[in-house]
Amino acid sequence: MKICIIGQGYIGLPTAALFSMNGCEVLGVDVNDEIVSNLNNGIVHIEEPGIAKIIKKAVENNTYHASLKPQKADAFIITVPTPYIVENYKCDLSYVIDACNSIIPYLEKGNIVIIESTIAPMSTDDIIKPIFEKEGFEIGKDLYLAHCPERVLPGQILDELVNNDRIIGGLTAECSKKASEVYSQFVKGKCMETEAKTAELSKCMENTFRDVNIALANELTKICAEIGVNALDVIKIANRHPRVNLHQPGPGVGGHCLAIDPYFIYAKSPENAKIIKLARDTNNSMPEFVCDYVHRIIPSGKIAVLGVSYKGNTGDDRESPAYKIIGNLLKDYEITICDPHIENTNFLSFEDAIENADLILILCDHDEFKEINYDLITEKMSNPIIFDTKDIIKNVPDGIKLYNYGNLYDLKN
Ligand code: SAJ
Repeated sequence: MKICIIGQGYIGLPTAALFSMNGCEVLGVDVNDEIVSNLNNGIVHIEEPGIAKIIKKAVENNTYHASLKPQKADAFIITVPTPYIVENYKCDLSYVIDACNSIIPYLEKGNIVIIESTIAPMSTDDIIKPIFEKEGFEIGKDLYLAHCPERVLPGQILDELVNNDRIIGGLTAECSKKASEVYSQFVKGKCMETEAKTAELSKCMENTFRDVNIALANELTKICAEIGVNALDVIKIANRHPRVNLHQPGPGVGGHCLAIDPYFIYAKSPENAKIIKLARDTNNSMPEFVCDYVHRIIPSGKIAVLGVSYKGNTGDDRESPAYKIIGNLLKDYEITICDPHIENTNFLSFEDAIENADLILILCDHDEFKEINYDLITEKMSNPIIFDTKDIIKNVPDGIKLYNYGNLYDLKN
């Protein structure tokens, strides 16, 4: 089977890798010519375990090729960004629409078109289907159209693409069947065939469920800081209940998923999506909450920020709350940043970042920050204080003061 994948980012490239190592001939299309040329030399641009080796081998074996333009294929898979429009929270489908238009000249009867990008409910029916019908295709008869969102966790994408169940949202039953045949090349999980609109809303709800639960944990943290209870202990103890799973509070919610997908639902039904919107607002209030407590810990001075990625052990900083926090603190403090997962000439090593710092502010749970060199801290910081918003520092030696979401009450005005 020849497969053309439009968009070679965090999802498109791992997807291309798996098809290329399972008997398919894959063309990976991207608008970035540096990425295309690097890929054709077996050089990958995303930090995902295992991907570099697979792509290098696939290029050598001619089962993978990157290009700026699509070519004829049996199946076309679209994995391009779908940001939200800040003014109205709606899903920005412009990249998806451009990708659909880019494949039209290469489409033939019997082809399958799959949208993997996360899109707002009803998008496939109302916006994407007409694009192809306008070209004379009859969906479900001579062109098969489906929305098949991914649900992988960065850092374990290849494993989850293979083993997670897959939502197959065809516009018709025949569309779902054809799309399932495509994924059966490598998916070992169950291909759950359903309608496109059900697939769209299921995907958005998966991330909305998580965002709402994180908001509940963040709200609990605020309550505990106010009334004098250790929020981390409450979560730990409540979660011993067999059916309770309070999530972890943090400095906010980042990434291109949880911080965005709930808005797609809200935009469709703002009158009803009240919990969803409130959860988004609660999570978006955490950067201000963190800055408020930083001010209570030290009113001025130098802060060493550890971690700006949106979550631990990834170099992805999209929608990271860390940037909102740093932007706010820069008004009153000198800031240094250390993030071993992000290439940035302004970022420092741990040792340099903490030099003469008054506070270490942990905003990301990279493994590197879980084993901190306390001797270095006492050597480099005259009055070492750590504010850990990710609950990764379990105990500190005498002489170092640790604040986390369990003892903020000590800082109550
Ligand atoms: N976070 C918390 N507390 C928690 C869990 C996460 O504050 O208890 C924060 C993280 O620090 C991060 C954000 O939320 O800033 C998102 O973290 P995440 O662990 O949800 O990671 P994502 O966004 O990379 O992955 C999610 C996953 N969705 C679900 O778990 C329902 C993944 O399966 C999806 O495929 C992915 O979104 C996506 O691409 O949609």
